[in-house]
Amino acid sequence: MKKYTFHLFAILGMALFLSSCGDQNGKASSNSGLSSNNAEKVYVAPGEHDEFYAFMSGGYSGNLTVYGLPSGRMFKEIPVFSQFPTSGYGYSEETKPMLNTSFGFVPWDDAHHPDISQTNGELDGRWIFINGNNTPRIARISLSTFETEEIMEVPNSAGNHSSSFVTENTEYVVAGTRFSVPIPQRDMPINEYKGNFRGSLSFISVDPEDGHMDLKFQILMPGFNYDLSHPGRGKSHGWFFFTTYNTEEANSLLEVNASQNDKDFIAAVNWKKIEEYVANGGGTMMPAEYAHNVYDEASHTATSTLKKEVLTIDPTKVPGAVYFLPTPKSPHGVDVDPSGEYIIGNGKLSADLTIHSFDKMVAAIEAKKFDGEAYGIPILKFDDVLAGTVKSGGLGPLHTEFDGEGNAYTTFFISSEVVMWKLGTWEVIDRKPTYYSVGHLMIPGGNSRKPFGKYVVAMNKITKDRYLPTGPELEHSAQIYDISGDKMELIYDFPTHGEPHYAAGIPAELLAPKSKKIYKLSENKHPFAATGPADTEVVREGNEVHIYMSMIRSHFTPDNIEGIKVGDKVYFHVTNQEQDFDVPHGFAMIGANNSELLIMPGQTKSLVWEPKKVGVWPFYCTDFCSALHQEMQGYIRVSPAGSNTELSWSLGE
Ligand code: RUQ
Ligand code: CUA
Repeated sequence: MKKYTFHLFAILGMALFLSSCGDQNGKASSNSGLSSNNAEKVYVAPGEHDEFYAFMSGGYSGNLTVYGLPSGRMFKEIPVFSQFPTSGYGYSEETKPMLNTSFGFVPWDDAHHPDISQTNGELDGRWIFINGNNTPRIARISLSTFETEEIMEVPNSAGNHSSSFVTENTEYVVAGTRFSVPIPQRDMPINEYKGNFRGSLSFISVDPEDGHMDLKFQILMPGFNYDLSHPGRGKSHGWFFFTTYNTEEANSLLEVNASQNDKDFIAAVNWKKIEEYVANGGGTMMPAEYAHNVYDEASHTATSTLKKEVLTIDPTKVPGAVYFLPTPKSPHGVDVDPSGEYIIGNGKLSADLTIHSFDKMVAAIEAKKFDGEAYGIPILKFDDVLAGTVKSGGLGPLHTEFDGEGNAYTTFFISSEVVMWKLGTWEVIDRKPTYYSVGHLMIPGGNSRKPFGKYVVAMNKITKDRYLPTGPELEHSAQIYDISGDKMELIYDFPTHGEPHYAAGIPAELLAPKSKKIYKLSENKHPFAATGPADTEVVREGNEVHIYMSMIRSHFTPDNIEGIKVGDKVYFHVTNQEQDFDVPHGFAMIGANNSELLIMPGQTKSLVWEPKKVGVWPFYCTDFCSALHQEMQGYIRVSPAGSNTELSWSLGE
C-alpha cells in the first residue's frame, strides 16, 4: 500500500506539472501558427448554418447548451434541472412542477451526460436525455421544441452519474448510482457500509410513441461506486456495461482507500434476461417515493405525480444476468465501439487502456470459467475476456469515442491529450495536446452504431490562459479537432457554459427541418388561455385574482387594471397571440419575487405576484418585439387591504 500511495502522489504531482504547462504570461506555447486553412474549416459565413448541432451538458449549471459545429457558436441554453429566469422556467406556474422531487422543490442540479434517442443504434433525433446527479433525476428534452418535457426522479440512487445512456432502440434510458447507500434508506452507522450498502442500476422505459418514461426495474448491486455506463450495440445489444470503483467498499478517504485494489470491475448486465424475469413476475416491489414530472405541450403546463413503489431485482436470483469483468485501476469511462465487440475500460489511474472482447466474454460465460464471485455475482477471468491493451503512453485515460472508420479517440486527463488509436491492432496513430486537462470528448454520433466522424470536440476542465481573463472564474474551454484526415488537427478553441461533461452531436439536417416554429393558438388547451382580446377578463376568488391577458405587437389586453389590493395573490395568465416565427413577448411585473416570463407565439404562461405596497405599478414586455416595443406596457392599481375599489380592466379607454 505504501508503494502504491507513492505512485498515486507521483501521478498527481505530474498532473499539476502538466496542467500548468501553458505560458503563464500570455498565450499557450504549443499551438501557435494555426494555418489560415484551419480558419476556413471552422468559418461559417454570416447567414450560413453549421453542419452539426452539439448538445453540451451544462454540468453545475443544471442545463443543456446547444452549439453549432464547427463554428462553436452557442444557439440556446435549454433549462432542465435549474430555474432559468431568462425564460421563467421553474418560476412560472406551469413549469414549477418540473422541479418537484420527493425532497420538495429542488431548483438546481448537476447535469452530466446527454444522449440522443436511437433507432437500430443510429441517432433518430427525437429526444435527448440528460441526468441530474445530485438529486437523482433523468430528463427528456424534445428535439422539436428544444424544451424539457419530462423529468423522472430516481429513488434508491445517490449521485446519479452512470447515466443517462440509451439502449439501441431507446427501449430504456439507464441510470446508475455513483454512491452506494442503505436501501431502503435508514439510520445506521456509516462505518457499517461494507456489505450493507447497495448500488442501484435503474432501467427507465421510453414509450416509442410519445417518449414517456416509466421506471421499470432497479437492479440492487453490491455497494460499489458505479461511475459510467454504455449500452451494448449490434451483437452486444441486450447488454449494458457499467464501470465500478471503490470495490474496496471504503466509506472514508476514498482517494487512498478506494485505490487499493489493482482491479475493479466492469459490470456486464444482460438486461434482456432481466426483462424476461420481470415479465414472468420476478422481482420485489419495494416502497419508494419519487416524483414523475410531465410537461404537456397542448396545455403548456407540467404536472408532478409522486410515485410510491419500485420493482427491485436481486441479480443473484436471475441466472446469467450479471457478470463482473476485472478492469485495472479504478476505471472511469466504459465505451463500446460501433460494432459492439469491444468494451473499452479507461482505468483513470493507469497509462494503458483495457479492451474487453464481447465474444470472449460470452464464450467464457458459456464455458463457466469464473474466477470466484463477489456477493454472488460471478467474476470472469481477466485474461479470458481481454481483447487487447493500448499502450498509450498517456496518463489518466477517461473517455473514448469512435469515428466509424475503425479508430478510437481517448482523452487523457493527467497528460492533457487526445490519443487516436486503431481498434483491433491497438496501435497509437496520433496524439494531440488539449488545453487543459480534458474530461470527455465527443464525435457526432460517436456513441452509436453510425458515427458521423469529421470532428472531435474535447471538453476541458481547466481553462487558464486560453481566453481573456474574467476574474477568478472562467468558463471551461473546448477544442475542435478535424479528424477527416489521417491525423488529428486542432482547428478551434471555444468557451463552453457551465462544466460540460459529455456532449452529443448530430447532423443539423436530422433536426433542423422538424424544429418547431410556433405553437398553434387553435391547439392551445391551457385552462387560463386568452387566445384573443374577447377572452380577456379579470376574475376575483377571495384574495386570489386571475388575470386572463393576451399580448400582440405592441400591447397587452387589458393594460389598465384596478381593484387589486395589498394581500392579494395575483395570477397573470398571459397568452402570446402571435402566430409568426420568432416573435416572443416578455412579461415583467415590478416587485415580483420570481422572474419574467418569456412567452412563445401561441403559448400561455402564468406569473404570480403578491403586491405588498399601495400604488400604481407598471408591467412591461421584456423582449424587443417591434418598433413600438417600448410602448408595450401597462399599469396595475393596488389599493389598501380592505378597500372597496371595484375590480375593473380596460384597454384604450
Ligand atoms: S464525468 S470527465 Cu461526469 Cu462523465 Cu468523466
Ligand atoms: Cu412585446 Cu416587446
